[in-house]
Amino acid sequence: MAKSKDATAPGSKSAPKSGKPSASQAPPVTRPAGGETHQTAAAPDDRITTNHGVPVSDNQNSLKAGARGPSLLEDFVLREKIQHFDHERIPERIVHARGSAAHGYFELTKSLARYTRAKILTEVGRRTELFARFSTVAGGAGSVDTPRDVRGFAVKMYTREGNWDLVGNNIPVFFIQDAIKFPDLIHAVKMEADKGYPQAASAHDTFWDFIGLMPEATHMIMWAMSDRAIPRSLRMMEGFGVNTFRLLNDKDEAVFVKFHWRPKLGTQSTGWDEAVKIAGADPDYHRRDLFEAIEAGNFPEWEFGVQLFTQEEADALPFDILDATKLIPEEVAPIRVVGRMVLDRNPDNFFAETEQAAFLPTNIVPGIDFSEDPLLQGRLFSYQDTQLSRLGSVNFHQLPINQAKGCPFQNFQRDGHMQMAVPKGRANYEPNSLADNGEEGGPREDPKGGFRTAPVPLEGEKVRLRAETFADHYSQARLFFRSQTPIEQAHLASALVFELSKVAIEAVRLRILANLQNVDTDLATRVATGLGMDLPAKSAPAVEPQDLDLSPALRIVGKYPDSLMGRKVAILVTDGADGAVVTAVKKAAEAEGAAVLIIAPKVGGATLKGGKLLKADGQLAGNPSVLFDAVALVVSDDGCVQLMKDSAGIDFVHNAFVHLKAIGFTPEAQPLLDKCGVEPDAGIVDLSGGADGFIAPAKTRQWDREPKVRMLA
Ligand code: HDD
Repeated sequence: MAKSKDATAPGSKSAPKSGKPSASQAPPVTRPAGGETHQTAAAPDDRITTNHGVPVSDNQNSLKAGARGPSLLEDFVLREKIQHFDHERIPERIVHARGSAAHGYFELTKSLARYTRAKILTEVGRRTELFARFSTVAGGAGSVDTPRDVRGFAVKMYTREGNWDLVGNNIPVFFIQDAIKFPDLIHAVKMEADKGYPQAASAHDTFWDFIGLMPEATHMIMWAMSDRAIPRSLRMMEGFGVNTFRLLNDKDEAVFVKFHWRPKLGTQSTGWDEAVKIAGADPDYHRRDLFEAIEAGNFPEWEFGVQLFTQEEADALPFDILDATKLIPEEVAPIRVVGRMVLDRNPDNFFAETEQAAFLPTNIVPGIDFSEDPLLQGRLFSYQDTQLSRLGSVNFHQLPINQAKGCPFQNFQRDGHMQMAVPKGRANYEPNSLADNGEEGGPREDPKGGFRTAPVPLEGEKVRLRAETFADHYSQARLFFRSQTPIEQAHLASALVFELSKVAIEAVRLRILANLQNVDTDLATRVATGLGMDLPAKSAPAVEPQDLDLSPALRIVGKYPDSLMGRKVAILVTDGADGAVVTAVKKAAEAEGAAVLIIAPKVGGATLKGGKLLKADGQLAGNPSVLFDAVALVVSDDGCVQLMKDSAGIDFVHNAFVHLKAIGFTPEAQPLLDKCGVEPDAGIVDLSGGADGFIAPAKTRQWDREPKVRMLA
C-alpha cells in the first residue's frame, strides 16, 4: 500500500522496485504515470536555493536510503527547510496581538513652527512615509476582528529626524492611571488563567472583578461599552495619542499637546448582535475591508489634529492632564487640523511588516517630548523591552519595517544577536581622535539639532503616591454618558447588561452597580433592571463627581457622512429577476461611492428575466447581510419562494432588518419581507419607484426602528 502510494504521489520519482539501485541502473529520473510534476526546469535566476544559495534539484522528495528506505541525516536541504519552518512563529504581542496594517504617508497642511521645531510638523506640503497598524487588544493573533474591544491605532512615521511612533488607541482615555497596574489589567481581561477562555472578550468574571475594584477605569468603561468598541471598519475609527505630550520650539519653550486622527469616512460602528454574527461570517472582516479598500484605490484617510494648551490652561482644568483616564473636551480645547494621513499601499508580506513592526512610544523626534504622565512613563520602558522577547534581538531596529528610512542612523552601538550592518574601521567608541589620524572617526553629538528634553523644573520626595488631582474617577464618565444621544446611551447600558450577565459572581455585578451610581443614577437603574437585580447602595467615591459641561463632540450617531463612500451594498438577485432594477440600484449606489456586490443563491449567478446571465460576486450562504451596510432584494416570484425555504435567505432579510439597515425590494419580495417580520419604515424602500429612494436610508442606520426589534436597557 505504502509502496504504491509512494510511487504515484504527484511529483514523486520512480525508483527501481528493489529499492537498491545497482551500478548498472540509471538514476531514478523518470516520472511514472500519475506522478508528473507541474514543475518545469527553472532558469538559473528562478531556481529554488537553500538559504546559503545552493540550487535545489528536487523540492518534492527527501533523500533516502533507497526509495522506501529511511531518510538520511546528510539531507541538508530537508533539514534546513524543516528547521526553518519549525521556527517560523515568533511570540505574538502580549497585547494587541491581532492587527492589520498598511503603508502610507503623512502630509502637513499647516505649520506648527510657533510651537515645535519638529520638521514633520513644520514643513508644510512634505510627505513623510509611514506605516499604520490597527489592532484589538485582548485576543490572540488568530482571534476575530470584531469583538467588543479597544482598538490600537499605532502610526510609525519615518521622519527626516528619526522615527516618530504615535502609539495610540481609538479611545482617548485609558483604564488605569499608573503603568504599574497594566499587567494586572491585561491579566484580568485576557483568557482566564485556569480555563484558557474566553478569547477576545471582556465579558467574564476576572475583567469585571478588576474593574469593580478599580474605579479609575470607569470613564474608559463608558467608552468600551459604547459603540466605539465595535467599529464598522478600521477606516472609520478615530485615533488618539491618549497621553499628554509636549511640543518644544527653537527656544525650548514647551506647550502641552494631545494628538488626534479623524477619519474622512466618519466614525461608524456596527451593532453588537451584528458584530457577533460578523465574527462567524468573516473573522477577518476588518483586515479584509482595509486590504480590499486599498487594493481598489479607495485610500483611507484621516485628518491629523492637535489640542494645544499651556501650563496655565492645564492648571485651570478641573482634572489633571497627566491623568490618562481624562480627556480634554474639544469644546474646551478645539482640535486644530494641521495634516492628514493617507494609507495607499498594502504590506507585501504580513509577517515581515505587520508582525515584525515594533512600535515604541520612545520613538520621538526633536521638538516633541513626553509629559510626566505615570502611564506614559511606564510605557517608555515596556515597548522596547517587549520587542526583545518578541523579536529576539537588540538589533530589531534593523528590520526593514523598523528602520529609520527618512534619515541615516549611526552610532557606536555594535554587534549583538543578528547584526545586519557591517561597520568599517575601528571607531567604535566616542570621543575619539581617529579622524586626526586620517581614519574614519564616526558621528558626533549635535547639541543644537539633536533631541532635547523640555527643561521642566522638578522637585519632591521619592514617594509611591498618586496625586490628589487624579482622585476624581467619575466626573468624566458622567460627562461621556450624558453627552451621548439617547440611542447611544441605550446601547451603552445594554452593553453593560450583556457583559455583566456573563459575570457569574454576583458580588462583582453588585460592586459595578454600586460604582455606576456615581456616574448616573438612571444608567445604574437601567443596568440593574436589565440584570434583574436590585440596585445596591452607592459606593463612596474618593471625590464627589461634578457635572461638567456636556460635549456633543463625543457622539457618533447623527454624524455619519452624507455619502456611501466606504460602504458596501448587496443586491440579492434570483433567477427571473428584473435586470433593469439591478442596474439602476448598482448605478445609484456606485454614484455615491458604495462598493456594490451581486449576491445570488448560486455562485455562478442568476438568469435574469429575458434569459441573460448575471454573474454573482458571491453566494448567499457565504455572504450574509451582516457583511453589508444596505441590501436590495431584486427577485422574481419563484425566486422569492425559493428564498423563503432557505434559512440563508431568511437570515439575510431578517438580519438586515434587525441591524437597522436599509432594504430596497422589488414587489415580488413582499412575501419574504412578511415572513421575516419586516415592517415598513423609512428604510424599507419599494424599488419599483426607482432606485433613488434607497440611497438616502442606505447612508445611515434606521435608529427609529431599533425599539421595534430589540429590548434595550
Ligand atoms: Fe500598549 C502594544 C497602545 C498602555 C505595554 N500598546 C500596544 C499597541 C498599541 C498600544 C496600539 C500595539 C502596537 C502595534 O501595533 O504593534 N498602550 C497603548 C495605549 C496605551 C497603552 C494607547 C495607553 C495610553 N501599553 C500601555 C501600558 C503598557 C503597555 C501602560 C505597559 C506598561 N503595549 C505594551 C507592550 C506592547 C503594547 C507590552 C505589546 C506589544 C508591543 O508593545 O509592541 O509593550
